[in-house]
Amino acid sequence: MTTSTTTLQLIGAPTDVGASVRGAGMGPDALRVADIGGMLTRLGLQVIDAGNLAGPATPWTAPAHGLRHLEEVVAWNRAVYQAVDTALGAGHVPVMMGGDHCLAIGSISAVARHTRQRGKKLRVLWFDAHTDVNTDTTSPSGNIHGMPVACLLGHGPAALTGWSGERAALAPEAIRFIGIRSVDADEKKAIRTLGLTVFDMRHIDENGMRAAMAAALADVDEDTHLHVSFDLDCLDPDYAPGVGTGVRGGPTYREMQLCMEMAADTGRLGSLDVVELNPALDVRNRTAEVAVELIESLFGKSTLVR
Ligand code: 4U7
Ligand code: MN
Ligand code: MN
Ligand code: MN
Repeated sequence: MTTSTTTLQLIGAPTDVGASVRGAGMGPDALRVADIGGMLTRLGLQVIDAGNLAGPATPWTAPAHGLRHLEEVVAWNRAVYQAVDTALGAGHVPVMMGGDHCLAIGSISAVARHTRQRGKKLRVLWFDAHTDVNTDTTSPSGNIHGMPVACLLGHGPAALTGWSGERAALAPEAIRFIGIRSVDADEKKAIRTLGLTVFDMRHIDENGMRAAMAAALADVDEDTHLHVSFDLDCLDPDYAPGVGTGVRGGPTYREMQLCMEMAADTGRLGSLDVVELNPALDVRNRTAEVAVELIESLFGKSTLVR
């Protein structure tokens, strides 16, 4: 629950090691330029900017055994795991600023361990155009930013699974996907086999974002730790052009803002990833500014007048 005594810890993870498009490593600083810290402070929250984590450079090599840059992805995720674990241990709300989405492996593994130790339930909202449930054997690209969900469910390569202390950090019923519109053939099979709950764009068109979000949050209660993993390519690229893997046909600014407001209304937000922002592809930092505005909604700014 975020109140005026809540301390947010901004953790920069400046890497594009899980991607094949360069530029996501500049994400943390673009968010700072868009004044993420000042915005959160003005909302009345305590904010610590822990600066950027360090890790290996991206070698830009071809995938080996279906995995691009595995060693570097492991190193970056170790740093993220440590930082998120430390922030949670101090009672802070970690805001992991990526960087590409492979970093959710370290971030959510730390969150899963923390919630398990405290006997809490974990609910992950995965806002994304993609389901990121590929593995080394199914991925068409070898890019590990397309694999974090599989790894967290215990199905990735050994080096990237089991980080939470259990084989799977997440049970399939702990995660809800919102905004999905690009799913590879083998990912569709995995979704069916694992029984994952996906609010794809067709569902959102037919039922509305409000109904989708209400369903995604249905059984969130006072014992729930809510984690939001926000891939900026969830938004339609008209609103968020600064991403490496944009897909047309996504939620509008206002639909995304409603998602954030509804997540905020639960009062259970405990941790956040903001990932896949690529300033090299952005237009005058617009996507970073949009991200900061949406994060503002997630931490309680409401468009409600009543
Ligand atoms: B992101 C992809 F093939 N599925 O695995 C893949 F379409 O974190 C894209 O959601 C993954 O941005 C996108 O490479 C990863 C591709
Ligand atoms: Mn993603
Ligand atoms: Mn994506
Ligand atoms: Mn992407």
